[in-house]
Amino acid sequence: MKSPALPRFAALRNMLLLAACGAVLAGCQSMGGNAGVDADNTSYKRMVTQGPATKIINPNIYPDCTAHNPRMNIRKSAVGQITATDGTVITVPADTAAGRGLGPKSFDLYNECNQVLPENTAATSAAKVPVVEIDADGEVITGYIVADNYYEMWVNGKLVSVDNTPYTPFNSAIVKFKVKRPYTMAFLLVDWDEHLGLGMEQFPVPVTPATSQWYPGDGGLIARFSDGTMTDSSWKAQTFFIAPLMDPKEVVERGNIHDTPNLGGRTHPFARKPNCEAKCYAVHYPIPANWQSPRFNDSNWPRAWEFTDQEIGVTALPAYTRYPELFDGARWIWTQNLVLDNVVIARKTVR
Ligand SMILES: [Ca+2]
Ligand SMILES: [Ca+2]
Repeated sequence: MKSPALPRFAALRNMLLLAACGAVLAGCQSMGGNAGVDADNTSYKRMVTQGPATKIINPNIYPDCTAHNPRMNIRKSAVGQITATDGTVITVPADTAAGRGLGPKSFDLYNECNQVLPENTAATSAAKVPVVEIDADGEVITGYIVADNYYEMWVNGKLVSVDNTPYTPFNSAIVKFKVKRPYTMAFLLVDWDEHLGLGMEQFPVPVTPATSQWYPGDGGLIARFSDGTMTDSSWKAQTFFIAPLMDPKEVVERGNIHDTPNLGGRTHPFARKPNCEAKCYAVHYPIPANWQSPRFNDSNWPRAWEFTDQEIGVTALPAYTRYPELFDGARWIWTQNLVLDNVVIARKTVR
C-alpha cells in the first residue's frame, strides 16, 4: 500500500529541510512546517461495500436525549459493521471517540436535549467551559463549533472535545484549550445516517407520508476560535466514506482526490439521489494511523471546500443562526461533495 520509495524520499526531503532550518531558522518556518512531519502514510486503496451494515454494534451511542417537545428532531446514533469485498470489516458510519465512550464531551453552546438554549450571543457564556491543557505555558483559546452531524476535535494529538449529540438534534459547542503555536487541530467529522453503510437517512423528520426513506444527507463544519483561527479553504480535508453510489466506478481517484464529478452536483438539490436503496454501493478508504498528530503529513491532501449557509441548509438552524457574532468570518467547510462524502477529516496547523 505504501510505496517503499516514499519513506526514503521523505527522509531525504526532511534532511534537506533540516539543513535549510540550520541555515536560516525563519526561512524554515516559512516553508510550511513540513520539517518534522512523518512520511505520508495515507493509503489510497479503495474498499467497496454494497448494501447495509450486517451487524449493529451499538443501537444508539447517545440514548440520553429527552423529548421536550414533539417537533424535536431526535435520531438514534447507531453504529454498525460491514464487510468490504476485500474482506476488511469497516465500522459505519465511523469508528469515533463517541462510539468508544471517550471524552471530554462537548460543552453546550446550544443543545435542545439539555435545554441549553441561549437566545442570542449576549446570553451565552464561556466562563464555565473547562480548559483542556495541551501546553502549561500556552495561550487559552476559546472556540465555537457547529458540525452536521458529528465532530471530534483533537489538538496536537490530544482529544479536546467530543460532540455529545452525534446525530440529531442539531447542537453547537464551546471549547477551551491551552496551547502554544504552532499547533495542529484535527477534526473527525461524520454525516450520520439511519441506513448504516449506505449514507442515507429519513428526511424530513418528524416523519410524515412525504418523508423520503432513502435520502442522501449532507455534512458541514464551521468553527471560529479566539486567536483568529476559523474554518475556511486554508484547511485540509479528506473523505473516507463515499455513498450512496449506483456503481463504485462513480468515485474517480485523481491522485489523492476522491472525486465524484459526474453525479449532478456537490450540494442539494443538485446531487443525484439514486434509486438503488438497499442495493447501493459505498467506497471507503482506510483512515490513516496517527491522523490526529501534528506530525501527520497532510501536505498531499486536498484543500477544504467552502460552502454557504444555503448550501449547508442551516438558514433556520437555531444552534447556529442565533449566534452570528460567534461565527463571523468563518466558512462552512467539507470535502468536495457535501452530500456523498460522509466521513471527513479536516486539519489545520496554526502558526
Ligand atoms: Ca452534533
Ligand atoms: Ca451524506
